[in-house]
Amino acid sequence: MKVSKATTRVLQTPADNPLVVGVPQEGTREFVTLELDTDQGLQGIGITFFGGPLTPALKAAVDDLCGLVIGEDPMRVEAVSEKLRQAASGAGPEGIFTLALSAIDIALWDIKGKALDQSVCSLLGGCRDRAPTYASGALMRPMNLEYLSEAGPRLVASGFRQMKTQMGAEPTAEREVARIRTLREAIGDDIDLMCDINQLWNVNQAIDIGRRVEEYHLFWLEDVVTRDDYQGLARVADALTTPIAAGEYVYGIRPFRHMLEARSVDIVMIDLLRVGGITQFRKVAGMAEAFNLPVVSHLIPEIQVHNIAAIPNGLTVEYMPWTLRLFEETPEIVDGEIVVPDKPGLGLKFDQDVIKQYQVS
Ligand code: SMN
Ligand code: MG
Repeated sequence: MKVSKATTRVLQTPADNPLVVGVPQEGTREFVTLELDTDQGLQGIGITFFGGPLTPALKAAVDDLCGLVIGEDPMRVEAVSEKLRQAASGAGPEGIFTLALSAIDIALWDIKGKALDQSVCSLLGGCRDRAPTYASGALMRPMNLEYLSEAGPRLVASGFRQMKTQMGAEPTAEREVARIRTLREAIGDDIDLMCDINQLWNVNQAIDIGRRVEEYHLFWLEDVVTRDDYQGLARVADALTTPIAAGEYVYGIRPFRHMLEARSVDIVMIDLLRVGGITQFRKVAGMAEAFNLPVVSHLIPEIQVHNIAAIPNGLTVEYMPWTLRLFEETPEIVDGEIVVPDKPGLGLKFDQDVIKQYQVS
């Protein structure tokens, strides 16, 4: 089998989140989609984003790399990825190169699953057929305490057992803590609550506020300081009993080695696009396993469900519903868990009407 054709598109959709209720949501979000065809009639799909104003450049990067994939055997995923890494040379691993590579890697795994009549989760080890999942993007920094106290229980009522909020923008430590207190009181003790700082604190703030919120038993504190301050993260992780999660902001697999060696994190978070796709996700998950650490996914739950359910140390799937509308069907959530589609490959199809509606190039 050979890859015979690649079709890429830029989609611009509303930047909304169906988990947010009663608050105007403005702006747009751009995605680059990939449909990779083979000479045997199988098609794999991929997606990438984070380009912002560079989205046209990201699409061009996917197109250029696909030029090197035409004629290759899609079953040899690692060989194709390696060819692209070699060809790109110093253009990676940080930035557009890896974001583009990831779309292709995802599509190749989809083809492989379809060719072998197995889900991608099964090809990757198939540890489970579902995984815990948490509501993300609904309890964000701009939301006030009143909103948080209504929205938390609303997520519980809709079936979520885990949810994530944010700190990092309040003017005082007391006001940061009030957000967590409010949510914990609203949702009770049985719901897992995570909190993302998105690199907005320094080490001393992280230890200070981290200690103040220990009594609310956060499931994790995420990206408490800047992404590559591995030693700083380690100081925070040492000072707190609350688990520290990080990893979504780094590119490729090697930064994880440093994070793990420095004992910077208790939970390894992997962004599918920045790590280099499914092939590279697996490698980081294996590194984490060797350090007895769990792995959590970042964004694109429709694809990440395969990665997390496949491995023994997959802790939970981030349910950030940015990409849901792009697909005809998306993985179900049952009893707070996200279910791996039982179709071959990724089990996903782009909704062609939605593509027509939102395609801008
Ligand atoms: C996040 C970061 C970047 C894009 C979307 C969401 C956030 C998360 O850090 O963890 O979901
Ligand atoms: Mg995050």
